[in-house]
Amino acid sequence: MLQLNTDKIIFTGPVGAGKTTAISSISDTPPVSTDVNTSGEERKLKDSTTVAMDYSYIEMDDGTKVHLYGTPGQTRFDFMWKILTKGGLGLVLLINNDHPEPVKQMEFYLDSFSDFIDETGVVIGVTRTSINDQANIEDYQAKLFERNQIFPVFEVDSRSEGDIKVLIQALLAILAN
Ligand SMILES: Nc1nc2c(ncn2[C@@H]2O[C@H](COP(=O)(O)OP(=O)(O)OP(=O)(O)O)[C@@H](O)[C@H]2O)c(=O)[nH]1
Ligand SMILES: [Mg+2]
Repeated sequence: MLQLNTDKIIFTGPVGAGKTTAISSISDTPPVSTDVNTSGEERKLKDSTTVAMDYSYIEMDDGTKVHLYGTPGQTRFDFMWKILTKGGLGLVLLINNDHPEPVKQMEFYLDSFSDFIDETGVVIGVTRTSINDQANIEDYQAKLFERNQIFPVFEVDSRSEGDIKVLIQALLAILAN
């Protein structure tokens, strides 16, 4: 039985995949964010980046709360990944398709979070497919198949509340089984 009133879902994925945006799209209240202005090479990619976490919550139809945490994408903050997943219900992995090797990025995050995923579950959301279509959903699924991993993969826009709701519902459905 899921104890949703105390449970949390963690959003992870590379820089610019849309984790902060997704949590903000779906939140009932303005999220807590630890974004700072980017500097150096990151600056070319985006204006701000998460350095500790994003936090917010959503209320389910039955009134229970699900807490949402977003990790920093930058690997130099990867010490936060373990801290944030502790006691978590499951993982939403967002992948930025507008990257030279997005499928490799999916593999990197699946490997980095493998212990947590084994204990819980994961759904994968691929963002920015309209900007770059070099990899499509079948490419991600083929790689998962090769790795003997059966996880749902959705094309999403992090700015869409509906798209992020689908991801969360899919994750909760997997966890309920
Ligand atoms: N086209 C498109 N743009 C998006 C999408 N999701 C986010 N963005 C834009 O991409 C930029 C970066 O998004 P963030 O939500 O900050 O990315 P993040 O994953 O939190 O990045 P880090 O915190 O640096 O790891 C923002 O300007 C968003 O508006 C998406 O699904 N499609
Ligand atoms: Mg962020």
